[in-house]
Amino acid sequence: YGAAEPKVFKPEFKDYQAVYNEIAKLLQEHDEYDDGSYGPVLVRLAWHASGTYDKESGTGGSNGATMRFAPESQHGANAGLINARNFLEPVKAKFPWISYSDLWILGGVCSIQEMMGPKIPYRPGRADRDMSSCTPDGRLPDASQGPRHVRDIFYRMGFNDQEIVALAGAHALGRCHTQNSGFDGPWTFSPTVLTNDYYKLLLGSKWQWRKWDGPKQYEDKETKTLMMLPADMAFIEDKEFKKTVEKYAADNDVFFKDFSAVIVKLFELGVPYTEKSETFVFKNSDE
Ligand code: CCH
Repeated sequence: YGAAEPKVFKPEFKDYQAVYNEIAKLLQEHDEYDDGSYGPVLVRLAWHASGTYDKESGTGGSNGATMRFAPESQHGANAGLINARNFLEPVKAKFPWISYSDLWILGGVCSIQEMMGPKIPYRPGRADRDMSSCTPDGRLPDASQGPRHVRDIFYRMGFNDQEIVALAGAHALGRCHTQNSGFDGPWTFSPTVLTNDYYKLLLGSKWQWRKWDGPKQYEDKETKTLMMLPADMAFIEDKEFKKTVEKYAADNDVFFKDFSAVIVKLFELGVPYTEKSETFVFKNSDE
């Protein structure tokens, strides 16, 4: 009877930019965490939400945010990501219209840009799903293994060798925590700034087994403060991988360009976009 249609809120670029700004503000405020930033763990949350994708079955991926639920939240690979999920809760409370799945990816995008990485174009469109969509354990990589395992895991998502190496450059950020993975230490000297240092260090430092009680990992011979996982060493043990490591070690711009492209691909695996989906490029907090 002439009653107005209920207004559905259709968020636009400015609304997503407001979410970005809120995350960026919280990143600056909460510099008490780890090496001074929640950025790395937020990137890891976005990656683990996405990296469960299986191209054959179309299951997993960032659409769903099923890591909110056990069993997925309890998978060994996801230990410590509760810190990232909790960090984003006040953002969800302030902007309840955004799905957790879109928010977690926006958290990764914002963190990469705020940690001086390249622009990461973002497309919303993920919807949350219930626990029946949780993926089985074992879809994320096992850090104690080598090139063959790394290929098996990333080929399953649909990546090629060059893309796998480009993604691994994210290990310029953050660190391993004994309470999460058993491993210990950062990969680079500036774990809150994205650079191609991961590749430079892989090639330029001498790596030796660390003598300790923990799982097998490498330390740099010179300072003994940096680390590499066996799965990181895969990238210089394998000739094909190593070619790409050399390319990125030589040129940060080339790394940034390829990293941006491949992380967009990762973040969009399995997301049911329509032709109308818009792509947003966010302004950094200092722009
Ligand atoms: Fe990773 N990663 N990752 N990683 N990762 C860990 C930490 C981070 C592997 C193992 C580990 C990617 C690929 C791989 C980040 C981003 C990416 C840790 C320590 C292990 C173990 C966790 C802890 O103890 O807290 C393995 C194996 C692979 C591939 O073979 C990819 C791809 C990305 C993103 C594109 C980031 C960032 C961290 C730091 C997290 C933090 O809390 O500081």
